[in-house]
Amino acid sequence: MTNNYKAEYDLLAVKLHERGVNVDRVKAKLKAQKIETPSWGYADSGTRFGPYQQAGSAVTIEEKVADAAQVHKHTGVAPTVAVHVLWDFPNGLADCETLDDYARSLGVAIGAINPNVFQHREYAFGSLTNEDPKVRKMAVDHMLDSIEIGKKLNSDALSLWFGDGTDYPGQGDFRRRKHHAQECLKTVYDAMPDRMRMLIEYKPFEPAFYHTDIADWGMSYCFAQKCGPNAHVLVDIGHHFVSQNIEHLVAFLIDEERLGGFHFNNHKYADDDLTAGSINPYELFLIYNELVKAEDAPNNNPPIAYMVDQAHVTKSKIDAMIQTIMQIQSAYAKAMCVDRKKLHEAQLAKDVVTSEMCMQEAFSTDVEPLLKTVREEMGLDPNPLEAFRASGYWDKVGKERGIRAGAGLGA
Ligand code: RM4
Ligand code: MN
Ligand code: MN
Repeated sequence: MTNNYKAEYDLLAVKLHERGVNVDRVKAKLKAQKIETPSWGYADSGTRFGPYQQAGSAVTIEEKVADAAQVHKHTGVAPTVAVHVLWDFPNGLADCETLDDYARSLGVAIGAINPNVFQHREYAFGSLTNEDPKVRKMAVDHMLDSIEIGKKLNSDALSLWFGDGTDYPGQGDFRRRKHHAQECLKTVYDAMPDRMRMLIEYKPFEPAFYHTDIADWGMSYCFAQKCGPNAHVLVDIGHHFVSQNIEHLVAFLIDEERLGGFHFNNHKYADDDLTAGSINPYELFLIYNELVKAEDAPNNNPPIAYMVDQAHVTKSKIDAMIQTIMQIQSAYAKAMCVDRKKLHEAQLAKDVVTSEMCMQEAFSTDVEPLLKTVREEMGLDPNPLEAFRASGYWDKVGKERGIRAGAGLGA
């Protein structure tokens, strides 16, 4: 372990102090940061043309949790794992008996429960918006089963994404489908225990190509409002049209006290599920800027679940997840480096250039010495990716597990 970041850290601390940033507070926040990783990010994934298998990809939920525990072990900020019911628990509740204990024995816990009402053939014409009441019931029953799984696993989040939509004009009646969706969501909402929250995701297109029933944050917001106070909006970064101003809608939702969670990833074209910050790190920083402002001046927005939703096809699974966590830590740290006083004064003075420079100055701050110092203070290796690679874990599971077909996105 080299210590040459110490001098850089000291210089940075002086610089941040000059910007009015409380460095000790920043360090405490970085240590308290929590990012959930997805079980499906450790399994084989693919493209619409087929799955790609990697030696060592996890198949069973136990393997996925073990891999997630590696990410937590090396980063210290990824203590929970989101699960996808159909992929992780093909036999439902019966597969969950010992999972909570198993996860905890590895130092992690199960996080959000993701029902799956988009893969069965029955859902080709919709799940909760299907015109056939039998199919709507099937979808609701699956979500009710998912609540039971959540109770068993001590999860406090039911995270919902629907592929419902139509491919051609005239194919469906928007308002009738909306009413079906609302009724089903309310049934599910009412079955949740008090400590559970419903997170409602949205997406403009895919798998449906003409219209999607929950297409944007406003629709998620309406459905959440109608369900009740424990239903919140989940923002998946990849689920927006290219160039949409995500930081604006994040701020808006916080102000309306309905921002419940994130699915971090990045996209260049559509729902690409690329590593967070890989294509547009400035966007991730600007999103975090709104989150930091909300932390500095809290309202009654619910606690925000920070989750990763990425399924890497060509990257090595655990490397990619550690890289993701590091990108998110970096965006958070940079957002805490904004000179807030200078920015506020520049805004009031209509000094657009200085306002923008406050953002760019923070974004271009090299926060690596700060993050390394924080990791060291947390008892971690300051370079988690190198430490993981040096551990030999991936080579070991690659040999032990080999290439197998199994549960996971597109696998
Ligand atoms: C969807 C959406 C969901 C995720 C699935 C795998 O596009 O992002 O959150 O569970 O993909
Ligand atoms: Mn998602
Ligand atoms: Mn997605």
